[in-house]
Amino acid sequence: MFKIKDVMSHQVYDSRGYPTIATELTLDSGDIGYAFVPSGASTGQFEVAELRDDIPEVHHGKGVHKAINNIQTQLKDLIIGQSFANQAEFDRLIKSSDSCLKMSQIGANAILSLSKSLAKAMANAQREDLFLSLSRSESTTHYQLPIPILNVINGGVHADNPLYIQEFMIVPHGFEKFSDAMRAGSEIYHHLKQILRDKNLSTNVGDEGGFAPNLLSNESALDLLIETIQRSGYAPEKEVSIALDVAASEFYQDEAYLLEKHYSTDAWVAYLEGLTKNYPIISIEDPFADTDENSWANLYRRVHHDCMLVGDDLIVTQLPRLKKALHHQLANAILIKPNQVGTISDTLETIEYAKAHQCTVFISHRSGDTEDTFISDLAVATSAKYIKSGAPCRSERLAKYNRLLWLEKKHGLLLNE
Ligand code: 2PG
Ligand code: MG
Repeated sequence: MFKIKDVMSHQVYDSRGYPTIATELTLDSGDIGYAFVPSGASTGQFEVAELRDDIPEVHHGKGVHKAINNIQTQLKDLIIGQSFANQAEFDRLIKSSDSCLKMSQIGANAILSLSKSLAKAMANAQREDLFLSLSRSESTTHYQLPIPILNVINGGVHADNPLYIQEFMIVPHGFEKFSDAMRAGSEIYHHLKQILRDKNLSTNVGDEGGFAPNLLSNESALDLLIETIQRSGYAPEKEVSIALDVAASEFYQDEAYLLEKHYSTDAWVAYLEGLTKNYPIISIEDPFADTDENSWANLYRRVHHDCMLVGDDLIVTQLPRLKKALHHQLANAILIKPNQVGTISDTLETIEYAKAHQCTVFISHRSGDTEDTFISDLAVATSAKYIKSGAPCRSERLAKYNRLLWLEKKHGLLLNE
């Protein structure tokens, strides 16, 4: 049992310079947990909702003082002096404070902020690394590090370039150690910068640290990646593959995909299948809008033996939506973002179900992130196969990878096979 002694939150800034919440939670033992909440840009319509102040002249409406006030009043009254047996019991109580399914009254950002800071406080109380205390609820004894998926070309709503696909990522999977995979990722990233310079293309970066050049087609981005992987001395497919996040909800309208050219849903399925045949693409995230289930099922039938279809907006880390996606064979992998579901115990429950049903787990950052490295420990605690935390550039992205490098060093962990 543990008892909550105090909780204090304040407004800080995320990597885009917008307000977010940081919370310090203190246990009766004096142990503390301090956690930050991230924020998405290409948010799914089924995610739980952040509470923002909506005062247009202050921080463009994005202040979080209402959410912080809810922590300091209603949530604080609920938990101070109370004893809990575990994280799940605590999470159930704070969730019960909001009768709205999307947590929009209290704010999912307020709720996650408490849930995350409690997990960190418990790890501190147990004097152990967060991944060890997080995995108490799991049966893991053999820990592995996730394979990093590095977003080296940014498009979509994360950049001001003409690319519609949001993320072109490299997957250094042919390595035994996380540090070797990161070395490949970093070398490729810097070779890409040089190649872009040589081609007189911009080396400015997008929200997740990937380059945001003015490339006019998806194929030109993919060709550039293959050229760069080879120039860096690595073998495409054998050592380094490609992953895409299409984030297709962003350009889906009236049952069509509106890119530089308009695609019917069937034409878009055929186009994406073609990409998987022509390039070493191991996964496609959100290839279709979250409501276009027929297309998901259609592409699944055609490619699922060779390519993972990853549900992000489709599943939003929520167990009922995962069950539905697996039942209808829409996806065979899931993106996990704690702020899509609101609590750490719900996040763990969804991951556990995915693993038990052969659904590959990708742990993910948000495009608006912070120095908080919680997701690195979450990935190790749950033996997630992959982690995506942007490019090997910008400290809020590298903080996650650097934490994993430390866990490799300290605990001698190897990369997930
Ligand atoms: C995504 C994420 C992270 P955002 O779509 O997968 O890369 O972006 O946080 O903007 O939803
Ligand atoms: Mg996504």
